[in-house]
Amino acid sequence: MTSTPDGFRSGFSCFVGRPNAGKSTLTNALVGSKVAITSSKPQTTRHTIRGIVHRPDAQLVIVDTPGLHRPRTLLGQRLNDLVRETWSEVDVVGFCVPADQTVGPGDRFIAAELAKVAKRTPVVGIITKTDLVPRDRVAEQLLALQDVMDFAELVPVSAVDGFQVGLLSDLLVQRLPEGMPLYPEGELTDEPEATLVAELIREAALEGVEAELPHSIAVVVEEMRPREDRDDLIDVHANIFIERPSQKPIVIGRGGERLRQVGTKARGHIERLLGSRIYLDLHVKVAKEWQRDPKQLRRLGF
Ligand SMILES: Nc1nc2c(ncn2[C@@H]2O[C@H](COP(=O)(O)OP(=O)(O)OP(=O)(O)O)[C@@H](O)[C@H]2O)c(=O)[nH]1
Ligand SMILES: [Mg+2]
Repeated sequence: MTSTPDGFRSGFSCFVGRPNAGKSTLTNALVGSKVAITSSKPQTTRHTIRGIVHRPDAQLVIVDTPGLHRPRTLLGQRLNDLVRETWSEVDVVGFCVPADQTVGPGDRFIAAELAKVAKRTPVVGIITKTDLVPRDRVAEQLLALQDVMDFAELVPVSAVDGFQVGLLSDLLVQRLPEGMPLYPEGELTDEPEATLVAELIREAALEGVEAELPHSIAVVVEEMRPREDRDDLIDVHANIFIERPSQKPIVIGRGGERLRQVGTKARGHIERLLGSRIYLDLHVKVAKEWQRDPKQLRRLGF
């Protein structure tokens, strides 16, 4: 490893906030690359994802966590436990609240939980999605957020137009201890490739499905290997799991139309990720009520 300058900082921060607050989009904006999938459906993120920000003066590891909410299923409970575990391990927490939504009980619930688990960890209050509202609305939101808890800093940002993303990076880095880089140069995430691939397929499958279905979808990559005698093609076999047989036609679509669209969309992202052409083989399977079943949850990686 190359030598690091004096005063180099390294450490961890994590983003918390209600589902859909923009945590994963902000993680990607800071990392400068798509390490976490995002969607307009709540509870898109289902496990903690580490995105690594490389700067000349610091290395900041951002732990993107699932949105915190009152759990209704075993999956929901597992997600919340995971979030709390993360809090106790980071140097600074970023508490995300979207500019276009009222600060409410969901945010106070998170503040109360934070106070229990991470009493001494500095918390930066982040108003996300400022591009969606007029300026005076951002100012109001800052005031409302101030009442929720004691923040080390407050900062409005937009991951979409880049407003103050650099400033947020500075504020988080200031809270890191001095130390050597934790990850090799250029590494943007420590997610295994198969997981990233499964997530890109799930992201494509989430698009356009409504109501409860997004929660019912899970993706597992069963196999991923270079085609024999070819060095320019990787075969990817993956299963899209749903919870009930009645959901199957929705995911597959008439004559397989929707599944083909999902495949095409996911393939583009996966080829960019792997830097190779791929053959993507998708199957839709029923894992009955998997969100509530401990055995199935384990099988699906939770
Ligand atoms: N206009 C605008 N939209 C944003 C911004 N950040 C996120 N979004 C949108 O908000 C939605 C939710 O974003 P995510 O990043 O998936 O939210 P999240 O907090 O990670 O959600 P969960 O993983 O479900 O907890 C997506 O449709 C994003 O495109 C932003 O800065 N501006
Ligand atoms: Mg997310």
